[in-house]
Amino acid sequence: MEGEGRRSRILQFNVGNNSSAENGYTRVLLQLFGYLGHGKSSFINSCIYTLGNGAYEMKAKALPLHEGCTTERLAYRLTDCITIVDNRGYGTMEEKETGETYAQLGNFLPLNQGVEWEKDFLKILSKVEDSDVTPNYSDFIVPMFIYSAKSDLFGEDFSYVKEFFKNCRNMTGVYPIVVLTNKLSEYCSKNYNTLVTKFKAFGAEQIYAIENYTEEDHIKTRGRCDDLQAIIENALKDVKFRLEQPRDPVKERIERKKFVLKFAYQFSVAKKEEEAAKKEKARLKEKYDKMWFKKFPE
Ligand SMILES: Nc1nc2c(ncn2[C@@H]2O[C@H](COP(=O)(O)OP(=O)(O)O)[C@@H](O)[C@H]2O)c(=O)[nH]1
Ligand SMILES: [Mg+2]
Repeated sequence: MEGEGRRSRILQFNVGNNSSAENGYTRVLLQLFGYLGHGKSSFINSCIYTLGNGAYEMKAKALPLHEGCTTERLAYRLTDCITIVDNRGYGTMEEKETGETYAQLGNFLPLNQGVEWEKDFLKILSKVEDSDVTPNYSDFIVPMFIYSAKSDLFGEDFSYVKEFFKNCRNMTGVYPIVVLTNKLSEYCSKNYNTLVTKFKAFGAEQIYAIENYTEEDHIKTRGRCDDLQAIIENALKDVKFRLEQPRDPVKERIERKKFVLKFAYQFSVAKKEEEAAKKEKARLKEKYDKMWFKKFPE
């Protein structure tokens, strides 16, 4: 049975056995990203459930939007070698939110800590500097973008998403794997083709649709397990492919660091310019308002 074969291949996967060269990697991190409420935490619970033998448990807190959302980057062990990592959800995916993501993808931030959308260059610089004390060369990060097929097909933040996909690839060597959740919703059949076309245009090479297991609905079926395990197995294929390429961990880390710092710096400068322009506009308005007031007192 394909499903059983997949499950055991995932459980037996050892990152150290997948390269002829000594690459130094010991762990795969499946790092989730996506908007608030699109099913990241539910995907984690689904992956744990499909690989295990136990009952369904809500290990990662999956909640309807109005009841709260994840704010920490908590890690959950899937196998000895594979860990899946929850994340704070985006509101807009504009640069003010994604800067922190690049620091995550560059392996500059420790796991199991709160996620701040740092907007301040000095704070990001300080976090990156802290990571230099014990640089992490042993985690291979696979970015995964979780998107609900129930959702409308992107609004104004379209260009940010495309940029984000390209930057993810530059940071990790892998385009984000797209997981469309809510496969069984009526919207999925309506939106599916358009979503696939859009995500392909963003560069996505792997796009899957799944129905997450939830508190209300978690009867294990072969099809659902197959869908989930196929995603994990294909993520591991991306890892294997990358491990066959030559690697220079120190040089690559420096390049990633330069990217994160440049991104944070440019964002900080743009933000300061915007604030200065706003202040100047307010000052001029006040000045003209006063002049007008003097000329034409009420
Ligand atoms: N029916 C259904 N509900 C889902 C699915 N994925 C997530 N949900 C529900 O959507 C809500 C938000 O999910 P959550 O995993 O907390 O989203 P997150 O903010 O991205 O972590 C929860 O009430 C989940 O039960 C899915 O594939 N199908
Ligand atoms: Mg969550």
